[in-house]
Formats: sequence, structure tokens, C-alpha cells
Amino acid sequence: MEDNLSPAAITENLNTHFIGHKVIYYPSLPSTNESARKEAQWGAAAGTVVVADEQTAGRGRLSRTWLSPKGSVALSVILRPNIAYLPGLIMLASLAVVRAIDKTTGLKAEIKWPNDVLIKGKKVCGILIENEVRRNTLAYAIIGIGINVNIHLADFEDIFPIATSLSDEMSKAVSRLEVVRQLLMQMDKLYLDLPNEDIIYEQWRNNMVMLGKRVRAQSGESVIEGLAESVGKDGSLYVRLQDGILSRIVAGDATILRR
Ligand code: BT5
Repeated sequence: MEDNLSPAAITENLNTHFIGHKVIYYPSLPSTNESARKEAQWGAAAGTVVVADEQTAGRGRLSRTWLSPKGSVALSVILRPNIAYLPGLIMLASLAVVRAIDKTTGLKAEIKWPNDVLIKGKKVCGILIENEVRRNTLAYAIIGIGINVNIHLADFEDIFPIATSLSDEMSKAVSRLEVVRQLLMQMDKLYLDLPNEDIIYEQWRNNMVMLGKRVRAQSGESVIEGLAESVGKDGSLYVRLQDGILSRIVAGDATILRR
């Protein structure tokens, strides 16, 4: 199977307006987000992609660790949209992953607020968006995406109970090259819809796994439990508490309660 993530392989006949017109590849990197941030600061064009075969210091939110051994996909895309579209970027990224997984494997993935993509309740992808805002203008946004493609999760006991990979779900290897190319094409298509925020928002909401379920949500030190009622266009999660009050969570984590 073609599993070469060279810029030539990724960009060959890539049908995009701007995403992936420039691809920078490394066999190994601490973090593609870190490298993309430097590229963005040096003036890299919007749409530039940094991709690595493995990361040695992949990061999640709040200084958490993201494991991306060989066989996974780790990439970061530099975007420079209007700051008004910032909430749409997490929606765009997670939807692009869901679509790319569907196109390459037929597997139906779901979105877990705010930034995870799950298959059968297990995390197959994490997304980390890092921005540089200067005087109310977005200098750049880095969309970092990690997907477990050809990883045997049983080899990674720390995350085994909560994670899955495309190859584990398919019981066979999956082309990382196809996953990356599809991801870039889907991101490019969705990017054009950003000014039309309802399109992306509605699809994001419709693919959200936790709505209508009881959840525990954490934001900073505060933890609440209730019914995940809706998500807002600004990306927030609305949880109905036992006393009837609707609580809005702008940033944090949420898990579905199994009882
Ligand atoms: C995320 O953070 O899920 C964002 C991950 C973003 C990774 C990409 S890879 C390309 C780019 N470069 C980077 O350095 N990062 C981005 P968070 O929601 O905080 O979740 C982190 C948690 O996910 C960890 O604490 C583990 O529990 C779990 N985890 C770590 N590695 C995992 C993996 N490979 N698969 C599933 N879960 C994982």
C-alpha cells in the first residue's frame, strides 16, 4: 500500500484551492504544531501544511500529551482567516476528519465536544488549534490534527481503554496518504463555507455524539453534570442542570455518563 507522506505524493493532483499547495514533511518532529507556528511567524502562506511520520513531543490541550508514533498521522495546517471565523475552525477541522475517515474507510465517526473524533465511543483523532491574535486581528491559526491510522492500540496501554485506530477498526492497514489527501481536500472545501457559518455549524451539531445525553463537563476547576442540550454557533456547549438552569461552557472537556 502507498504509505509515503512525501510532499510530492501528497500534492499530486490535489484538488484544492489553497490548502496543501505547500507541504513540509519531516520523518520525525517534536510537534508539527510547534514547527508550523515557526513557519507561520516566518510568513508561510495560508494553506501551508507541516506533516511528520512521528512526533516525539506531540501535545494536546492544557499541556497534555498526544501520542503519535509511526503509523499515525500528525499534521498542522496554517490558516489566516478573519478573526470572526475563529469558532468555525474547530467545527471545520472535526468535520473534515469525519468526512475524510468516511471517504477512506467507510467508517462512521462522530464528534465529541469540543475537539475529539470518536469511532464507537473511542478516540481516533484529537485536534489542537493554536492562534496568534495581534490587536484584534488573527495573525494566524494553526490547526493541528492527530489521527490514529495504522496503530495497534493494544501496544499503548495508557490510552488503550479510551482510544482506537482506523486499522484496528478495519482489521487491516489503511493508506495514510489517502487519509491525508482527503483531509486536506475536505478542509479546503469546508473553508470556503466559513463565511456561511450556518452550513458548517449545522453539520457539526448533527455529527455531535453527546447531545441528548447525560454528561459531566469540566471547565477549569468547575465540574457540572446534566443533560447536554445543544451547542452554540460560537462553539459552546449548553448543559441543562438538575435544577433546570442552562449552563454554558465555552471551553473545557465533557464525557458522556454511562448511567
Ligand atoms: C487533543 O488534546 O486531543 C489534541 C491532540 C492534537 C494532536 C495534534 S497532532 C498534530 C499537532 N501537533 C501537536 O503537537 N498536536 C497536534 P486533548 O483533548 O487535551 O486530549 C489529550 C488526551 O488524549 C491525552 O491526555 C490522552 O488521554 C489522550 N490521547 C493521547 N494520545 C492519544 C492518541 N494517540 N489517541 C487517542 N487518545 C490519545
